[in-house]
Amino acid sequence: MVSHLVYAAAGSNLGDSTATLKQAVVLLGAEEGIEVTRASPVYSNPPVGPQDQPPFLNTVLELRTSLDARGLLDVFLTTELTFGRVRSEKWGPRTLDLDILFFGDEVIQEPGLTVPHPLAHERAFVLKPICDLNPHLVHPTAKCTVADLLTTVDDSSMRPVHGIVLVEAK
Ligand code: A4P
Ligand code: MG
Repeated sequence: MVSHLVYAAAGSNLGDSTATLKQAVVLLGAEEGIEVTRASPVYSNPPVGPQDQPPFLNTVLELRTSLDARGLLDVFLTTELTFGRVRSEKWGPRTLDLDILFFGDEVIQEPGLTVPHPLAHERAFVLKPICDLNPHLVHPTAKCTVADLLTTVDDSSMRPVHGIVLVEAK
């Protein structure tokens, strides 16, 4: 079975965000063809974009999957809906946002699916947690490591939230 190594961003700033992130990991892991292998620490951080919304909790999940990227995206979109996600304002508040950051070293540009995520390289709330998991990971189009990219952004407002365990260490 082909197993793709995937990094996915999970974010929430509406409702009980801690419970949402925990339940999302359980639901994703219960899907056929998806194993959630590791999770970064969870970080609290101010919203990027519109400021009139609550702070976010953000984390990065490491997955192994036999699905292709489109199949995984479909699972993500369905999971978002399970948590009552309503799409309104661009970059607006959300109960759960699941984005594919990296899908192996694949580069995909299709309607509704861009991988690597087009803003991954400039967002502290993505780069900081992904570096916790795999700092040597090479961004397939930027051609440098995520640790290098992290040095180019301001991560000073990323606050780790202690005591949230999303995936038990094996
Ligand atoms: N889509 C295309 N490529 C992908 C991909 N790699 N992964 C499409 C996931 N989805 C992808 O997303 C719109 C469409 O993007 C999806 O239907 C899918 O087909 P959306 O979530 O409905 O719309 P959006 O909110 O405008 O975009 P997106 O990309 O989710 O928002 P962002 O760019 O992730 O920004 N501040 C903090 N601190 N933390 C956050 O997590 N998040 C956002 C949302 C803004 N500010 C934030 C945070
Ligand atoms: Mg999204």
